[in-house]
Amino acid sequence: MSKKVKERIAQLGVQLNDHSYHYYVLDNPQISDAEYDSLFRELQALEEAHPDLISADSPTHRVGAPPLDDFEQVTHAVAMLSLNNAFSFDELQAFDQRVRERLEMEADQPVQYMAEPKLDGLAISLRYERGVFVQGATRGDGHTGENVTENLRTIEMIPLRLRTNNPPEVLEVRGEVFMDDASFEQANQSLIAADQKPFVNPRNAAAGSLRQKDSRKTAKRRLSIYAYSLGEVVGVQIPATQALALEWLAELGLPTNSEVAICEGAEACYAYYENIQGKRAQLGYDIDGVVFKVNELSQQRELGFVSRAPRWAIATKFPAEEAQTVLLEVEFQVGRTGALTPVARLEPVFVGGVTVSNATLHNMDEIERKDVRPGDTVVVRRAGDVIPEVARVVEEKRPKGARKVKLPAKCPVCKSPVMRSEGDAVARCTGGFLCDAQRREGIKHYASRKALDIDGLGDKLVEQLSDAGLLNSLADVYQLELEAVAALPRMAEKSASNLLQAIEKSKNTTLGRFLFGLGIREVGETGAATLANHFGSLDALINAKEAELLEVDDIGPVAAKSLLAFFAQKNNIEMINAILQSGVSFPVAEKAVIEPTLAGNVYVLTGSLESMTRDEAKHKLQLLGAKVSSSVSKKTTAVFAGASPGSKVVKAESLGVPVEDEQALQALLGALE
Ligand code: 9MJ
Repeated sequence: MSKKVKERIAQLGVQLNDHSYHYYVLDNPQISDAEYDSLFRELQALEEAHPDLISADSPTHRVGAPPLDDFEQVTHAVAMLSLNNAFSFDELQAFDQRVRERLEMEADQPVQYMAEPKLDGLAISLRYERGVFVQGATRGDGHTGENVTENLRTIEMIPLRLRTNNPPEVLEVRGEVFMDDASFEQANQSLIAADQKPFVNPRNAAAGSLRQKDSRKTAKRRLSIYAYSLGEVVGVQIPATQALALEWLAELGLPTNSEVAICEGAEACYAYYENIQGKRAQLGYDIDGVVFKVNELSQQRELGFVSRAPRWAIATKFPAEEAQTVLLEVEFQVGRTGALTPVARLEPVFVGGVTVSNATLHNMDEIERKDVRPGDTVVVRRAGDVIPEVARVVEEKRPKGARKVKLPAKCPVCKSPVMRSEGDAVARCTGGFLCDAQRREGIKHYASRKALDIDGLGDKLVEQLSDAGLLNSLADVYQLELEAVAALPRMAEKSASNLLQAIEKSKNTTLGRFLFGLGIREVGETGAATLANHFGSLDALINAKEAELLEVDDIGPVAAKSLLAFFAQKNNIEMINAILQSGVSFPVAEKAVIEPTLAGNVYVLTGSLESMTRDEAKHKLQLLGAKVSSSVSKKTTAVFAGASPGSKVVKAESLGVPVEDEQALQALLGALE
């Protein structure tokens, strides 16, 4: 009996997996849905009666498993790469040129590239051992990702067993999980019907669905995948080209994109790019550009990597999307320093994958330059994850009588007078801490990571505590009581107690952080650290004369005036005293008399570092006397690139600026350890 059952279970598994392959990968079903369901139910019933006979690649596992508390970490045997970007034909040509130089190609010999649409989803790795799908992980930082095996198992396009009688010992397949347009619509309709918030775009929908702790929920969403490269491969010769690798993956039953093509040289690549751009809307899924990869894998190996991005590939991104809509009104938001930022309220419009109803207008000069008026039809632009902006006005569509935007004379929040100094693009509310908006923003800044770093005191909680009247100044942070905090809506006793503990912990800080936290105009993170180093104590700084302030590196006349004005105000000194009385102290010295060994050097940091944050790296480089800049120029001494670096690496390479990795950075900072 058991032998027969075992055979039938195995047979059903093979049949169902085969039908899934024909249905989902080849888009060519061999049986009706009803027949499939009947085989599926038969297998389910047999497995229920004989749980010991369930195999790892059983198609019944696709329905999802009980929820997880957390995803485990997975270390990728072979790092998952990120891609450098090109935004124009020139940049694409420069990439081709670099490849040609490194490969020492003859002038008349084009490089062969594999062109692939760039899917806008989530990069993942699938691990097959002796042909069976055993683990799937997200890219994470490229080194370590999250174990999302159970969620990936629910994606029917992913074979649970490779279609070969002679599987490699290990095969890791890299690809992109995404949600096609139709499934995205369907997912959003179900969410709306269930009174839940719909996804803003297919990328978020794919990411949200794949990172579900409850894989039964993932199973309800229809995710797709295309495989595009190999990770660890053991026990089999790998193909000679990217094109053959894609063919091999397809033979093994993995879905690959049929829109790929071989292109010889940069011109052909660009023609492919334009062709795909023209087809973009008809593909049925979102793409955000094209990836070009050197086709010969031996050439790929020769070219190697910089940090975690290959020198042999480039992503050519589509330009920012634009759409027209009507500007309903211009409102002014008040920031931490009182700056009034005009914000465009728009007739909602779908652009760059999301619905936009607000866009920044930066400042009054910008409004005047673009001559933006309420009632105007405007072009809204959005690229990637950046804040949408009003690009320009469609003047032909201006309604009669549309009036220019005027700077309000009074703060929209506290009604204090608004001032705009001569030559300053920014208009400001003069209310200081009397202005509710400035106070709230000031407290958020004080609690933020680079300032007092109060864990848990984020923007939302500051708003809540302010609404409840519990935070009327920076000093009030230290007067919060457990009972009052715990009584706030959506606040449990445990989180309230965690908050108070975090506040306690943050009292032990550095003078630089505290100074930065005060939010004195013109005194940024670096300036605050430099001042702390220079004066060594708060008293010395408070009593410093203008000339003494001007002796400090990085402190110019504007910052010096701003410091003098801040400390001249009695209420600021009272606030500082109240804070110090609550126990805030600066036992950690900024300065251990460090030699400025890197003075004169200019560095750029890009990508994510593993051993420290970019801010920490910046701070340490500055302590050694170096400058840290946010953009690469000929003057840059070197670029330090962590994981997923951006276009800065490309720029550095094109300018001949050295690109170094994190280890080199650590070596440089060794003096500080
Ligand atoms: C996407 N996103 O479609 C790669 N990608 O290759 C394709 N991404 C890639 N290839 C190496 N088609 C790293 C990333």
